[in-house]
Amino acid sequence: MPQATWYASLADEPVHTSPMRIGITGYPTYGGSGVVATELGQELAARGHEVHFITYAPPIRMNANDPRIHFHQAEVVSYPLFDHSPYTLSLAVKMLEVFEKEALDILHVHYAIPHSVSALLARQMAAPRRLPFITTLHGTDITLVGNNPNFLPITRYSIEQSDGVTSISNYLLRQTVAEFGIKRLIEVIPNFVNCDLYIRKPDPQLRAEWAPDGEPILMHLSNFRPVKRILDAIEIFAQVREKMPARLVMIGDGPDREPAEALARTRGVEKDVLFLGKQNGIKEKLGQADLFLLPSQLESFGLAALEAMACEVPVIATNTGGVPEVIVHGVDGYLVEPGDVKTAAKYAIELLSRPDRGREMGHRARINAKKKFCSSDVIPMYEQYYEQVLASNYSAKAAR
Ligand code: GMT
Repeated sequence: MPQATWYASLADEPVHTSPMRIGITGYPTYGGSGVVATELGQELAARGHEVHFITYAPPIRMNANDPRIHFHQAEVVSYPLFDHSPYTLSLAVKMLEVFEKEALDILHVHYAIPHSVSALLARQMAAPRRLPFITTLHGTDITLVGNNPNFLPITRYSIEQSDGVTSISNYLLRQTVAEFGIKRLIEVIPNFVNCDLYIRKPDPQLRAEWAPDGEPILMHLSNFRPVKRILDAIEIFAQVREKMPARLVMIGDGPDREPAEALARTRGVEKDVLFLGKQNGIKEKLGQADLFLLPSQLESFGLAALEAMACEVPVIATNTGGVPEVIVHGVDGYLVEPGDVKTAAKYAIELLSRPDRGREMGHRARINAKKKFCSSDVIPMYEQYYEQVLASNYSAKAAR
């Protein structure tokens, strides 16, 4: 069966959706998939839908004041017999409970493991009532964790059993087909950014705090996992610093923070590298940067890069996974091979020593982000997909 590629079947259709009751499950922490799940929920609520987040903690970017947004906590149950809580099961039960109480039309789970398995169980428990669910694949659920032999068969099964499946890039769609041999249709709906909220708003006070002598600011934002190669960000910065004054702002936290701090000390740049930890108000911070670094080993999309681009920040990233679908080399940023810190530093020095070039690339970055990835264009694709899945479900029921 042919796969749907970028915008292929959804984008050009007019959308007339009536309000739906949508359950959304994702990781409530700082990972990109959780951010997408949360932002999607907020955008859907703003468009009149009722959104029910079902997860073990309130998602970090959730607006609890919106009357159309609700949070339902799935318990991480502890019991002396359990070394590890069977969260997949308690989540499935919570999904069923919310479906029944709130009369959900559809469930949308982000990151296949274990959310699509929970949704599958919930759907089976709900029968004969219909609880269709959509799984959105984000990246490591396919490329790193999902293809671990301990998970692969059940990940493949839950993808195949989903009522709808979307992928956040064409790259990830190809990987899913190649690694899992999935034959069902998968729709590509790209990640998105709210182009009205993510705008460049200079904050002289914040800039002065980070770069008191007016140095250019490089920035990185991630969960500091090994796949992000944040030590490369430090090395790139150290090479820039050999040629010119600059500051590096590191936002986020995770396992590689300590090694990165140690490398900054070894390279003698520790005074110029600011580790801010996990932060709120990302959009206000991104817009203060002159350059964003994303030196990942693999990135199925690179949401942080897109958010930076919307704030007119050019990006130096690695030519890997879905990143080339987001950044056009030489136009709104530069792409280098993973681990090639020397070339990345060369591009960074080039850009930062010619602020006019950096600004021009920054403008291009926003233009390109707006062209393909504004939430105002992407959210209707999800709405339409929900409608499609609901319609096919109901006709499947009628045919039985
Ligand atoms: O790697 C992360 O930042 C977390 C991870 C996740 O699933 O939470 O991110 C994946 O999903 C993001 C949102 O769709 C994408 O922007 C990231 O590229 C993707 N990460 C990888 O593929 C390594």
